This record gives sequence, structure tokens and C-alpha cells, in this order.
Amino acid sequence: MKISILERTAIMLAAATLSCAAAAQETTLRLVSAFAENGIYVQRLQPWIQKVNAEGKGVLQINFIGGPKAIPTFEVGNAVKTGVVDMALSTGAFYTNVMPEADFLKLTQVSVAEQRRNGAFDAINKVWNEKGNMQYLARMVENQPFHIYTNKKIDKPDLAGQKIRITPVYRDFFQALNANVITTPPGEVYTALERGVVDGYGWPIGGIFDLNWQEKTKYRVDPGFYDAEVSLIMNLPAYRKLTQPQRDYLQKQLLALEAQNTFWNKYTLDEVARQDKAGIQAIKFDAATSKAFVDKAYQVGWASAEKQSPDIAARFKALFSRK
Ligand code: 173
Repeated sequence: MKISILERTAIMLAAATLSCAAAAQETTLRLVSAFAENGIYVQRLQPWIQKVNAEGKGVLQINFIGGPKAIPTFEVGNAVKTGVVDMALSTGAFYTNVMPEADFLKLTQVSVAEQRRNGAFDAINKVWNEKGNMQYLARMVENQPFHIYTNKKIDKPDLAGQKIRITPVYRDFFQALNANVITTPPGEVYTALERGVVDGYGWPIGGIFDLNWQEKTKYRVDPGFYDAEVSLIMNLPAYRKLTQPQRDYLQKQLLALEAQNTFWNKYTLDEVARQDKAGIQAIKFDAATSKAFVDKAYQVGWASAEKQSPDIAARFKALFSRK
């Protein structure tokens, strides 16, 4: 086929325009954290953001805006829903004001990898898309059960007479244990302990040193219960606006982030030893009482979920529970 100089020039121009368009296809996503900037979760996220940005030149960049000083913890969910920010690191308990189902994710008893395999992620995303205007991107914390930390010793699973700081994660379970509960974001726990507004608090096995709570903590109650869910979420229109290469690149990096979740197993051992060294005493129950304690946590948690949203709770329970 013979083509004229004019035609050749036209083709070259078209090609140049196309490659310019491709080069212009870099997008920058604004990310906030509902957790403290100096805490373990953001500490683990920062190197990931750096890697995303280093390898994503011309495709996708992430701009970390900040922690709860930028957007208060309990407002982060709405900021994602409305597109004030593109992406956030948060936990469902912090955005039950967007949808009560957000807090159901603490009830998973199968690995994050299994949740991707068995359709749990798809089921979560159906709800997150429809009710939250969000895409649920990746769960970056795993095997971090919650515990009761308190300054008042107990010898059985009963919190009668105790004021305990909570989020929605713990509300129904701690109330079933007769506690008086007070909801606060993590940023207010230290002051609440210092002023004696609370006797204790709920928190995962790791991270209590990040905000110096060990200074105000005498006991940790074992065993733990549920699994702390800390995830990246994204505004749905912003997610849908990504080009296919951008979305593929993001997905690759999200899976790489989850592939690092084995970190949390050693972190647990280190944190338990560190608590021990800081003088925090473990309160332990006998085997039967421990089992009844954990069973009650799940029973109360699912009962509450079923009451709030029966269909979604049933769908999630089948996918979240150990077979
Ligand atoms: O603030 C909390 O205690 C809470 O709900 C939570 C959830 C996941 C990880 C850490 C804390």
C-alpha cells in the first residue's frame, strides 16, 4: 500500500496526539486516614504509598492528606461517600453513620485471601457500592483480635460497674457484659483514661503504645474476640472514573498490600511482650469460660447485625464464618 506524504504526516500527528493523551492519563488520588498518623496502620501504609507513587508515574499517584486532624475520625466515611476525598484508610465502626453494615466486617473468621476467593469481597462491594457510594478496596490488617483493657480487675467476664470506652465494634458485646459504655474516637482515649472518665477501653491486641495508653492501663483481658478490620475504601464515582490501566495498576498494588498481612502475626507476639514489659497484666479465664466468652461475642455481634439488616447479615454470615 502506497501512502502519500500528506497521509503519512496525518498518521504521525494522530499517533503523537494519542501518546500525549496517554501521558496525560496520570491521576492523583487524595487519601486520608481515620487512624492517627503516627499509629501502626499509617506507618504500614506510608511505604506502600511511596511504592505506588514510584512505580505509578504516568498512571496513578496517591497524595496522603493526613489523619484525624485533616478529617475527624467519624466523618471520614461521609467524606469518601460524598467525594470530599477519593480514598481513606478506615474501619467500618467509624462509618456506621454511612451504613450500619460497615461494622459487620469485624465478624469475619476467614482470611482476607479467602474472602477474595469465596465471594465475600464481591458481596461486600455490592453493599458498599449501593449503600455507601464506595468501593471496598483492600483489607490491610488481619489477625488482630480486639481485647478489653481495664484498670479494674475482674475474675469473670463481667464488666458491671465499669465505664468502658467503645466504638460500635464493642457496643453490644460490652453491654451484654454489663458495662457502661462511652463512645469516643481513638484520639480521645488517653484523656478519658487520665481524667477517670473511663476505667478501660476496647482496642486490638496491637497498637496501644502508639498513643501512650500503656501509661494508663493495668490489665488486658484474654482472650481476644473478632478481627480488627482496617481497610482502604474509595469514592465510587472516583473509582469508576479510573481508566482500565489505572484500575489494573491500583488492583495490583492493593493485592501486594494484602500479601504483606502475615506481618500481623509477629506483631501480635511483639506487642504482647511489650505490654508484659510495660507492666500490663493479662487476666485469663479457664478454657470453658474463654470459649463461652468468645462464642458470646460472635453470638451478640451477629444477633445485632441480623436485627439491623437481616438479609445482608445472612449473606455475610455464610461467607464470613469458618466452615
Ligand atoms: O477505635 C476502635 O477501638 C476501633 O473500632 C478499631 C477498629 C479497628 C482497628 C482498631 C480500632
